[in-house]
Amino acid sequence: MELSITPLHNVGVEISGFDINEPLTDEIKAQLKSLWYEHAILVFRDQDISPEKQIEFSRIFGPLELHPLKVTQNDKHPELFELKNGGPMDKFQTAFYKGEEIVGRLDWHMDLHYTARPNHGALLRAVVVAKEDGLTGFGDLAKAYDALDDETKALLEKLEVVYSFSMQRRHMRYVNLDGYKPGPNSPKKPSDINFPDFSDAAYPAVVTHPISGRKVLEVVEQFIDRIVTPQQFGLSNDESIELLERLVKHVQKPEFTYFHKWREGDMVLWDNWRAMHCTTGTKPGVDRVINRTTIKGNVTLGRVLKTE
Ligand SMILES: O=C(O)CCC(=O)C(=O)O
Ligand SMILES: [Fe+2]
Repeated sequence: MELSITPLHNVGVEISGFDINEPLTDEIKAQLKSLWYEHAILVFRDQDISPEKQIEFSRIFGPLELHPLKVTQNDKHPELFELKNGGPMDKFQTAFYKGEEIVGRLDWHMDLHYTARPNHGALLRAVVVAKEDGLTGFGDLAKAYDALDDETKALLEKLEVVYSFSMQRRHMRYVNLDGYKPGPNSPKKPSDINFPDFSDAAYPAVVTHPISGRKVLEVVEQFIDRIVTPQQFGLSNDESIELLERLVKHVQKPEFTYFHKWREGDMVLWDNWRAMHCTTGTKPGVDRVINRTTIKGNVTLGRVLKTE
């Protein structure tokens, strides 16, 4: 068996040349793991994937984590989270974007970022492929860092950024709110959908990846709130806001991102310590089911702010 590796559009790679239903040698497993560290975003196509196989394959990359909320858990396979459009949960995840009604759109984010201890990674499989839309975007924040000018890199070395968890998109400071309107059933506070609340979490603006040592620009639009005490580092509050606005736009440039259009038999794995992701959502009534496994994070990358 020989893995074949094809670069995707701009970031990440597609890997083929193996069958998930055949036993994988230790050598192939080690190769897959190092490809994950090297490229952060791995796409696998045309695999015949059962829930058991998805779980077994995901374990190559590390121990799995269960979601603290049981609502998204598959009854038979607790390791699988189920993300569903087209069912009874739609009303909580419907909003209006420039007059268009969209279900399940999510801004660019890193999972569990607001906890200071994000999971290491996750693997998605499309169980039901949306007949239109429903793409998942991935962005490489190490490549985005590398492309910054030296002056910005030097400034960022000194800074910390704060993420503040919130339920209402209109309270997020750096997402694009142009033409946005929440839906009538959009949750107002975490307890509305049995979510816990979270304290703010601060991160170095540039995080060194715990395994590869690559520098990762820790700036994503969802939940990012501010730079910690910018004046201490020679930035006025206005300049710190403009810096975040610039960086939030920078990381979304096409050269650092890839949008996956799902087909049956696809899986996508990403390194959540290095890559951000988003989803475009679907029109109302479109069925889409994604099963996700989560690879545990054993490193605290940020710090929880109890008092400031
Ligand atoms: O539904 C998707 O495409 C991705 C959802 C997501 O953000 C996640 O699974 O962490
Ligand atoms: Fe996510």
